[in-house]
Amino acid sequence: MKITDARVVVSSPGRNYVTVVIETEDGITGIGDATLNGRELAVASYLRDHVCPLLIGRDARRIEDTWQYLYKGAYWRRGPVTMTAIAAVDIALWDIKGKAAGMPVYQLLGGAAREAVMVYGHASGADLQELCEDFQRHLDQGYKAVRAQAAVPGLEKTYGIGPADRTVYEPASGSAPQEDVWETSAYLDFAPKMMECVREEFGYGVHLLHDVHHRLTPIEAGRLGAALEPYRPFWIEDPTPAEDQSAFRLIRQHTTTPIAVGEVFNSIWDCQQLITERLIDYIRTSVSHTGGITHLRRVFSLAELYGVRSGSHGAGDLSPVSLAAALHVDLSIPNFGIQEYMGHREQAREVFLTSYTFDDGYMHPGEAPGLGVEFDEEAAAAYPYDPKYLPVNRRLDGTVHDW
Ligand code: GCO
Ligand code: MG
Repeated sequence: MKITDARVVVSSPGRNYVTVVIETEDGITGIGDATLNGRELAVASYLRDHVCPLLIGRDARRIEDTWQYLYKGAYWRRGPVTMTAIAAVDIALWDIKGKAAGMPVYQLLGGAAREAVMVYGHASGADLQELCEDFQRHLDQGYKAVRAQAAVPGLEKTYGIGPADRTVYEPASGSAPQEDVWETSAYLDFAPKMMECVREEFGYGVHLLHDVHHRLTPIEAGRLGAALEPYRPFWIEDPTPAEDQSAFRLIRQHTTTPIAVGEVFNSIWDCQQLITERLIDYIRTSVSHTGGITHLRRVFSLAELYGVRSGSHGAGDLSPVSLAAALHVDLSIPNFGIQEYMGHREQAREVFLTSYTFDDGYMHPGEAPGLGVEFDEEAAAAYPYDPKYLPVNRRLDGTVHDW
């Protein structure tokens, strides 16, 4: 089954997405997500200029060989651009394999290990009252797990606060990054109050999550984890920048609050120490930034050995193709934890026709052969690329801080 065409489509149906389309000699087409938020064109170029030409004439059925060829064959290894490009090709090849077999991808991965996949949604507010209203909205929709973020009093533009009209939270901005302001002491005082407020209002029958978004030092993260213990969070996410894996030892010494990390990782090597030293509880690598289904399964298999569960990244800047691929993996692995689900804008749902379902807080990838996502290239053409940046964060004295 030779590959006859491999192309890259950059479009902006509600937000920017990079999609890889691979065609085979027998007419089967597969799609993959190559979106890297704020750096979309770098991946598009890597694919167009260096990867797509190598795919022509290759056997689309040889997924592992193609993965190794693109990874080892580049000599230069890892990094978000390379690994997102490899991921997109890998996801498209799994789509093709599923369609050729007449089976949904999860069947090829060993079949369903559970009936459906628990997902968490994002509740946020400019203050605690707004947060509680949004939290209630999520419970009304059936969510069993909800992430809580609220604006820190005194700080403008806190991470994770959705627009008042309740459309999907989208932090990207126009021709230059928006600048946010950060002050750790204000946050550390406020976060426990926020979690207490949610528990007082909604009790302990719902899983409560919170994203720290890489902002604390290890000892500050230890203090936060300890302060949140009475509110029994499902996890705190990205408490410190995770380039420094050994930093998590210090956090572990101070708290039993579960820790989730990994959305900016792009290979198994980024999380090797965190997993093998049991420094985290959930690994949050995404299918599209971590080398696709082939590599993500490898990460989750390593994690299984050490009692670490999955918690795949599923923000709106990952296209519906990524979400579908993640759901197939989630359904089939033994150590599934939870899946992030932010949803997508209406325009994206018009371009990507999906067969996954959401029902009472759980998702299922559906039974369509392959990934179960059809990409309408014509509809995508109506939404040209719209350059955007993620925000930059500065402390009150102007120092650049982790966003
Ligand atoms: C999350 C993430 C996102 C990221 C975004 C960056 O937990 O969903 O932190 O909100 O900021 O994916 O592109
Ligand atoms: Mg996050």
